[in-house]
Amino acid sequence: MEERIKVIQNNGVPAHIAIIMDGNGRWAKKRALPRVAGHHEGMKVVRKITRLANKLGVKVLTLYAFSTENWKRPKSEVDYLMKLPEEFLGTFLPELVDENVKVQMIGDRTNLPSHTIAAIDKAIHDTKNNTGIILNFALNYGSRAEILHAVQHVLKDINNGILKEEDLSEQLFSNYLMTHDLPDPDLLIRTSGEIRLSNFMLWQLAYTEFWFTNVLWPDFKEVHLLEAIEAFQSRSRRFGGLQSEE
Ligand code: V0D
Repeated sequence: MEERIKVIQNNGVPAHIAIIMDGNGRWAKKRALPRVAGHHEGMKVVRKITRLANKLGVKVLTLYAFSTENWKRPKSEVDYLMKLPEEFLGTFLPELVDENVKVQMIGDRTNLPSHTIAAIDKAIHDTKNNTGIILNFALNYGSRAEILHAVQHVLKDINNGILKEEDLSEQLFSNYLMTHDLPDPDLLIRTSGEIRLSNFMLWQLAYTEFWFTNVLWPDFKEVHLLEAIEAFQSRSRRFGGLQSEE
């Protein structure tokens, strides 16, 4: 694997990778376990993939942990999910601090339990001066709501004279999104065989390469991330005008 990593590092690593971590429930069902067992197993994968992405030199890893649609699940499952940030950070925060990982979050904080927010805010605080990979959790995130909120904020700034209508551009509009401080993703990975975006980063994914796999998130291993990046690299080589190389 070390040689494979070196080759990947010499071929241009995607600066920002976004992942829709799907298939936790299906993983559990296959084993006759409760759905939450799948979520717990998926949490351990987050740690492994973060470490590898950091090692590879990825600058930003955005993980779709909870969508605005996920509130429709049984309350017991939602309650369990909302405890995962605390459990994850209780175990791994020291390691994240050590490995120079910077924790960030996008999504609507208002409806999240205070215990969840407290744990995440502590992690954001404790890692705010870190300069390594940004581990960006999308939590209670929905892309249409994000865009609508941005539009409302733009209109407010126009009405207040902070912004002139004719100055609004794609670049300027991006500053109103929750990802204002991040580059757009270069690579999107979705696990578990679903081939859709499910309201994830619709604006930001305009030019992103997509990579879909049938592997369920709890089964997603280091080699799968390497595989996805290698596919990205061979596509961008062709896109870069070296079509004849195939
Ligand atoms: C369940 C698979 C880590 C997807 C991964 C609240 C579904 C495990 C976090 C986490 C979840 C979030 C913020 C943070 C630190 C860790 C997490 C949720 C679900 C939703 F600062 N895993 N994880 N959050 N799952």
